[in-house]
Amino acid sequence: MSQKKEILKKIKILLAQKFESPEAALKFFDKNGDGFLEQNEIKELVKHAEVNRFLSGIVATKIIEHLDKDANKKLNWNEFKKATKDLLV
Ligand SMILES: [Ca+2]
Ligand SMILES: [Ca+2]
Repeated sequence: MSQKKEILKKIKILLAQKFESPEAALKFFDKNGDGFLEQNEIKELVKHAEVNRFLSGIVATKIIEHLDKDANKKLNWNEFKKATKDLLV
C-alpha cells in the first residue's frame, strides 16, 4: 500500500470510528471556532489519525492544497464535507 493511501485510510478510520458525523469532526478540530480548519487544526486531525508525527505537518499541507477549492489556505464546511464524503464511501 502506498504511503498516501495508508494515511488516507487512517484518517478515514478516525472519522468513521471517533465521530458521529463530519459535522462533529469539524467542530472538534476547529479549536478557534471560526468554522474553518486551518493548517494547524488539520495537523491535529492527522496526528489523531496516528500518522507519523514527523509527517503530520506535510500531510496537513498536502490535504489543504488538495481540498482547498477557494484557495484561502483553510477548509470551510463544504470543502471538508466533500472530502469526508469521498473518504467515507
Ligand atoms: Ca479554525
Ligand atoms: Ca478554502
